[in-house]
Amino acid sequence: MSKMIVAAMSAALMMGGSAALAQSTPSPEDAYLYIGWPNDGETVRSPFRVWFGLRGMGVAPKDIDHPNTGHHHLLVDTDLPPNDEPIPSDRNHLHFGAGETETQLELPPGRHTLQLLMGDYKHFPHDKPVASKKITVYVK
Ligand SMILES: [Cu+2]
Repeated sequence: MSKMIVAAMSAALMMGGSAALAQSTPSPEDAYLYIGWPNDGETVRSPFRVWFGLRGMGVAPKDIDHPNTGHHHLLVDTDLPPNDEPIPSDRNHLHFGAGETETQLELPPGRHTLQLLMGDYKHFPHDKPVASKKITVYVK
């Protein structure tokens, strides 16, 4: 009996601890993120435009802490980053901190993957993360 209570308490402490550490912003349950264009499997000529589609949640510039908002991140040729640290900022992780909802992308010829990920005002993924399907494009 007392063993069970101790286990429950330490589990609660661990959960509380990790939540405080991650400082994650909750995402709306019905948030839906998608790449409006290009389509999955599309062949494009570089540079090309990428449209960011978002439903059930709003776009706000970085540093603006407003409920149910975030800004877009475009992941190029990479997987989703860890959820408990800021989204990296490099050529594979593009931030749209001004609240942009589309971009012009220049990529070398060949096969590339694109995926959108929302980040909160501090560039952390939400809890739970709002990410699009990863698509493949072929650049001529
Ligand atoms: Cu960001």
